[in-house]
Amino acid sequence: MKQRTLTILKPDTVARRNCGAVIARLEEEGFQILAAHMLRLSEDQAMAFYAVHKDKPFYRPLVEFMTSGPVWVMALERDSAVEHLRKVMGATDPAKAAPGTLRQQFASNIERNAIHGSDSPENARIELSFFFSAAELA
Ligand code: IDP
Ligand code: MG
Repeated sequence: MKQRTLTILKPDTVARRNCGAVIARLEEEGFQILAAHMLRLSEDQAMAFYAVHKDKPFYRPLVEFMTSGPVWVMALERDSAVEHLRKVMGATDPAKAAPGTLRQQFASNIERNAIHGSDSPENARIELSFFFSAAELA
């Protein structure tokens, strides 16, 4: 069944000019891009988006990284979009990411790991509404 998920091409992907390659791969994997914005996250937005990690040691550096330059946020649609995107992304740590995954190919390290993907259908809904209006997703 068709499902939606949120992806963010992180500041490292934009800076290293990997957006085209990442988007091409997502389209090859059957994801339809429903909506997209290029933006620079404010500190408040980055802190709120990653609030689940606020007690982790990597929270502050993560917020700094995510606000360090522009990102592309995209609403994607496909069958089993949430699960499939996580599979195509690979593990959080590129050293552990399977061959052929986006993080294995494009991530620099466990923090600068190229791409975000929602981790559950419920979080996908929350994260999509964080960046997109109902009209943009209609
Ligand atoms: P995910 O992006 O694979 O879902 P999460 O555990 O939700 O991974 O962590 C959110 C983001 O925080 C990661 O994508 C990465 O940028 C960063 N991060 C996670 N774990 C670490 C760590 O141990 N050190 C530094 N940064 C981390
Ligand atoms: Mg996560």
